[in-house]
Amino acid sequence: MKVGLVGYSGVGKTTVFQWLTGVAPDPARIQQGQTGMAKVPDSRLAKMADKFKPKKTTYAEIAFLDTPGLLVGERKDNPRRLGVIREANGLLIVLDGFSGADPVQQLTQFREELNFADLEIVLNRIPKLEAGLKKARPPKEKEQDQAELELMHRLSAALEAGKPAHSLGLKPEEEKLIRSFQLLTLKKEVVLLSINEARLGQPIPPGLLAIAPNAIQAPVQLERELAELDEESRRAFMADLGLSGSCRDDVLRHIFTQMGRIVFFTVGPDECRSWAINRGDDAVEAASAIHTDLGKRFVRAEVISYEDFLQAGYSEKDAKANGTFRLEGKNYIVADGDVMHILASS
Ligand SMILES: Nc1nc2c(ncn2[C@@H]2O[C@H](COP(=O)(O)OP(=O)(O)O)[C@@H](O)[C@H]2O)c(=O)[nH]1
Ligand SMILES: [Mg+2]
Repeated sequence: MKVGLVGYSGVGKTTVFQWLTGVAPDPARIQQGQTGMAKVPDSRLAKMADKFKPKKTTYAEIAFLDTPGLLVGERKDNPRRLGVIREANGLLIVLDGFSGADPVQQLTQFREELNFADLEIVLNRIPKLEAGLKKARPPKEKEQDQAELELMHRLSAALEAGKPAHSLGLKPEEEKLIRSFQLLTLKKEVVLLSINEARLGQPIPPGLLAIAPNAIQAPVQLERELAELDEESRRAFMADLGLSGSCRDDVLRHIFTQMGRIVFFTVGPDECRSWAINRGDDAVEAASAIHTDLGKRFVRAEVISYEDFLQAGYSEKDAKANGTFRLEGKNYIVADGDVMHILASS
């Protein structure tokens, strides 16, 4: 999963990128977008790794894409600047909460930029579809183009009214029709308010939560600077500021969940690992996340929930004895924290 860091220039995106991924920003790569990985922290996996002492412990990851920011007042040029994030699966909208700027105004204005960029794509597509429909072509193709055209008209009406594409609640088959356009206002979004020390301990502005219920805040630059100190100075500084810990782990988990992702685990003496899948994925899709071939050869999955596994002292034998160990088929919908073993045909 790739999450694009977006927002206006100077709001702290690159600082967030560094904080979350630990990757040093490379000015030469910013125009095309710079990618860095962050492991999704999981105390359940850490505990199982303690028990199994595997050769390797592997965490599911999120790829973050740092992008050049938009410029205020350059609405005409901003769609081009947004081009690099079309390939991202979701957006992390960064807001400046350290220089006194109004977060609600920033977010409202930024969402207008996203709408505008999508509207441009939709308005470009409509005349092409109309021209195509006037030509003699196989009826099947025309039918499909007609359906796309109707959808594009609905989209342009919504976008022109200032509503994002996701507000239309498109059906899966409709989303499929327009998937190739990678509309920005169809992507999942999380809002991150980057705050300064003065705002530590204060709640997220209610006005912001009203327009972005999943918004979070973090003292990003402060935490990034603290991370560079040695243990002793870090403790002293944190005590001074009244901080009990870093919120980086919480932020990463929040982003992961809000992007509609969950994990399942595989455990053993060689490797303990968390695997990212979409909420709602079935056992075959989970197997495919491990290896495409494993999905194709899927027969059954041995499944135990993390809680039951913990209850059984992480012992498969004990779990079998107390009946919490299950055998599931292809259509089983995987739950977050399932510990799985995939049985495949040879
Ligand atoms: N005081 C303060 N300054 C910050 C914070 N985050 C970023 N900055 C500063 O804001 C400027 C722009 O940050 P940067 O991450 O490059 O923003 P970008 O243009 O969105 O990538 C830099 O001078 C940062 O040092 C923060 O949390 N607090
Ligand atoms: Mg930057």
